[in-house]
Amino acid sequence: MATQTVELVRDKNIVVEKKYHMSYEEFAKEHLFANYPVVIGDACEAWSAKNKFTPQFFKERYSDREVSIAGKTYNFGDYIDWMLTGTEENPAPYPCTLQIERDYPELLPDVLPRLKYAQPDRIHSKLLPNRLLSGANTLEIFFGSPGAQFPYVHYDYMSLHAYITQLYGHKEFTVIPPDQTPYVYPKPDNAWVSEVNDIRNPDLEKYPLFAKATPVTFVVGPGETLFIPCGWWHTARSLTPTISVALDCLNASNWKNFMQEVDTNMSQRRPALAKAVQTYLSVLGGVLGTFER
Ligand SMILES: O=C(O)CCC(=O)C(=O)O
Ligand SMILES: [Fe+2]
Repeated sequence: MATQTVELVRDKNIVVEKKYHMSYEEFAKEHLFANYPVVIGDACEAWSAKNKFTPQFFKERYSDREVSIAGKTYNFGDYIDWMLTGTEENPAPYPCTLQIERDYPELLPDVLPRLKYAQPDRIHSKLLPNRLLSGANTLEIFFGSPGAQFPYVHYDYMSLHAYITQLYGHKEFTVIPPDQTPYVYPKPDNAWVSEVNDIRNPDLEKYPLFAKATPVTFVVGPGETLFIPCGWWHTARSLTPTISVALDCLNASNWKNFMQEVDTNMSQRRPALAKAVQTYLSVLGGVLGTFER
């Protein structure tokens, strides 16, 4: 079946499209290896989470659990009430996230099979030392109320690709291409986080170059998956109560970027080890690439 395409936003030189019935080959050529975002309208068709992940479901099953948001602990049942009653002016705290593999493994089957567009994946390869990705949450459920804004503009840690599947409600995303990195003021100690966090109201006196950036904003609705390629700056804001599943991916398309991040993290403190790790990752990339083909 041919791909059906709808243009979601065209602004400056950036076009974000929504596509249905896209072949893996088209995705690989136009998005994965072109490092270009897209909203996929039907990627999660096979997930039982698609109809199951509602506020009511989580309230019934997990009201007695606790969630930690920005260092504070909340009862999850109370949080669900809050996400339903929060408003644009007075949103519930965000992001409220559950780690599926670590804390809610029984929900894993609901987000399987893994999205075909998020394959092949090297995050779970036994040959990839776990430590290189420690601190990365690679499969999470996000809950938010209207007005809940992700706290900073960033690209995903370690240059992983992100797939954010909206399962309930509508969320607005803003993206900025990687070549505009000089305009977003990466934090000196955290180069994947921008100092300009209020992009709807940037402080142009403090961050004058941001005036040259061309952020584009669009809305993702239930059943739709946003592919955010590595290095693309982004942030999000819920327009309604929302539930989303975020999944990360690492493969040949972002391997070089990943290696660069590993090097940045290690080369200052442990230059000899950093060099050995680069050699290992370079060989590993070749070996895994052969298997993947
Ligand atoms: O859905 C959101 O709020 C954005 C999440 C995100 O970008 C992330 O966790 O890296
Ligand atoms: Fe992100």
